[in-house]
Amino acid sequence: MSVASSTSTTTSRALVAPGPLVFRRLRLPQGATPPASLGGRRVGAGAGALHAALLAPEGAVFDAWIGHAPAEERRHGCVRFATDGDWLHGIAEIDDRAIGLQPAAHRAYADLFEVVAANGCSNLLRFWNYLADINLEADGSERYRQFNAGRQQAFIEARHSAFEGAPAACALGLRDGALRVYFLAGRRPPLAIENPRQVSAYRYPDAYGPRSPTFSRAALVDVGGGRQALFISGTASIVGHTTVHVGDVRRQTEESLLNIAAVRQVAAERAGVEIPVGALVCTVYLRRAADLGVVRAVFERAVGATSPAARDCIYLQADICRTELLVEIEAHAFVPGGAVA
Ligand code: 3EB
Repeated sequence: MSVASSTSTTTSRALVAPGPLVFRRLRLPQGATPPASLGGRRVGAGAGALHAALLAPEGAVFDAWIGHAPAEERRHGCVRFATDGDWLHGIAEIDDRAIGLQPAAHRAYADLFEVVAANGCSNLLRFWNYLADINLEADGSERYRQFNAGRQQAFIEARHSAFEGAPAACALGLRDGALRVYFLAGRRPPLAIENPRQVSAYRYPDAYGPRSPTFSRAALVDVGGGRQALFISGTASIVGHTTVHVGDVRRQTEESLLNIAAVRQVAAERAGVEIPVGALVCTVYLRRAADLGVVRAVFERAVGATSPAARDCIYLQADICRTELLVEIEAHAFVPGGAVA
């Protein structure tokens, strides 16, 4: 038993280092069940997979978050989750067609904030948001804006920072299906990181919607075992707050990678170690499946064709939250060090 899990009170637990959090990106044979873990995201073939086509590799991939102790799946409201006492992974899922997207987003976040508070893991590190028809105008506003309104309201009500210090995140559009919010939380606060090339998303001007998106560009956190993790939010071809290279998927991919490089540089200064581009575990989202060849060539040139980043990258077909955006890249990396925040 680790020192952390033998310590009795919540207060003292917050002071000791967490047991290690481990990540594995697993290639699954069709129909196979993923191994024991806190939970994760299945893409491609199989039950429970995200409703987004996996363009590469073939088959199915499971992104598994693994704790240091056995964890049973539990339920609260619309949330399924598991925790080892130090780390908590969950999925909030609501069919928004019945109640509307803004109330659905609000309820998903309200429920998951209750889950993390009740389980001593009230620090959110990373959100992965998926919703059908993200760019569709419905009932007088774009569905992404409705989602932003419900999300921000839930953050404010639960007294989680909706601005400086917000968790890292991504938000993508699927062909169909319920609203799904995957989340990862822990006992200690991450260090939020912004991109000097971009306006913070929570400070976007009103032109992008009356309620801003709630995320930081990246989050750096001590994940135990003498390691820290950098979570880089969905990153697109945006400079300042403006979409650049409209209609040019090659340049959009290059610009997204420049933004990731800028975030890596700020994070490396905070972390006190290099964060090599070739060590990133990336997910690339493409609006158009036909762009795979171009995007992959640009990506592999940037990260190194033989790097772990190129070998492990997955490519999904999804809608990005601005109609002019053709590509978005999210990533995380584990590097040595600890106790950053
Ligand atoms: C952007 O930079 C592109 O709403 O949670 C990226 C990451 C984007 C997260 C979110 C949206 C979100 O604004 C879109």
